[in-house]
Amino acid sequence: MSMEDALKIRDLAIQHNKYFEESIPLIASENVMSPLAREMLLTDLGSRYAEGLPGKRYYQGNQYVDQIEILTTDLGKKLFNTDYVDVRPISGTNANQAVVFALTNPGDLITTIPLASGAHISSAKFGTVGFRGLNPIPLPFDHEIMNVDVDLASRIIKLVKPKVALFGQSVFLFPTPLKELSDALQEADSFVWYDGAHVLGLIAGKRFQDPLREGAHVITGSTHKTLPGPQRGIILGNSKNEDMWEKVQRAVFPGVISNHHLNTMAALGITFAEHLEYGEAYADQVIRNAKRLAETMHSLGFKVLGEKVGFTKSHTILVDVREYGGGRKIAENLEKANIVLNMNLLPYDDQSKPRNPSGIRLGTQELTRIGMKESDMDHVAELIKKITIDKKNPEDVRNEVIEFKKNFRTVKYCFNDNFEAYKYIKLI
Ligand code: DSN
Repeated sequence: MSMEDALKIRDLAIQHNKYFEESIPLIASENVMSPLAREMLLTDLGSRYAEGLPGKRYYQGNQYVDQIEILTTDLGKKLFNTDYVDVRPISGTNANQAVVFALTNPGDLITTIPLASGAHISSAKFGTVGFRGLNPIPLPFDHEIMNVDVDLASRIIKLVKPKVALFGQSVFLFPTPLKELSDALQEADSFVWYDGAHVLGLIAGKRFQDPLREGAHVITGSTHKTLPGPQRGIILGNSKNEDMWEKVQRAVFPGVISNHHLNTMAALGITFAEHLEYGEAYADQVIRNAKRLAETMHSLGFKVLGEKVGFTKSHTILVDVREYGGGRKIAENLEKANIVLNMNLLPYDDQSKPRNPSGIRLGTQELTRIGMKESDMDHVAELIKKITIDKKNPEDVRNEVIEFKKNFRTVKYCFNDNFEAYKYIKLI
């Protein structure tokens, strides 16, 4: 009986792979790994422990692990142009926890982006920030430009003098105006923390902004969104803050992790090496694709946010679908046609009702990884229109999606670009 259950789980995983092989993946926080990176997940590294830092471990057996960690960290330093890189956090939220522990004490003030304007849940009262006992103060967000309102935000920062000013979002359309806010942030003597989870691959590809050179003291991120690596986290520091960096590293271990999942670390190192080679071309195409998808959807009649400022400068676009039944209904209809995305709060939504938002969020990073270009974005927009505006039966559109997707099976922008992106690797 338990063997049957084991095989059932395996069969479901095979079906999952097949489903993604036949789908249009548009979730802005996901991606596909390269074959070399994926291979690392099956190694013995995933069964071992390595606490601490290379050369200062608490377990034996780490001779190769240490070399992998040093090389991964060095590749990270090169990719992000900083000497301060910690590759041990096991997720973006885990990286955020470490930074919160390192930089704050309960009761401190922290400025944040409002949730409905795209902030991550770890910055909320009910997330990591709240659990640390911090007092979050939302900064004003201008919906017309889909960005922080610099004048009002500067005034608030100067007035409240937050211990930490947190920027970055999970709906991240435009670069944060760090330079424009720098006078206020310096006057307030705040730590500037930039959560770059969504845009890390674009930053590393030199196509978004360069937060460490624009005033950020620390960057956190996950490594599997626009950076197409394993599910994991990272912290990057600014060289002017040695004391802060020591605290951050102690907060990582032993503060918020013990072991750090060594197979995904090796996959991350390989992702860094590939991004150094292909990251700029990839980031370029991701952004071109997002812009084209937004423009085409707009011309087909969709209300795409950020019209006055060109819709997007990242991988993400945001669409108001209230008139077609709201974000939940549309996301569910699209799912029936194998188009996978998520419903999303819009800046003017009531943020206490996240289950019934007005919008959908779309990201082009994974479609870019499997080789799609601008003209393919036109096709994707048409398929979305058929279900949303034309109200066609999703089951019928599903066959078109499966046919279309047959042209995009392999992972690009990596060392071995003829490997099937969603292939299930059977060992027995
Ligand atoms: N909140 C997730 C997302 O943006 O999809 C990331 O943690």
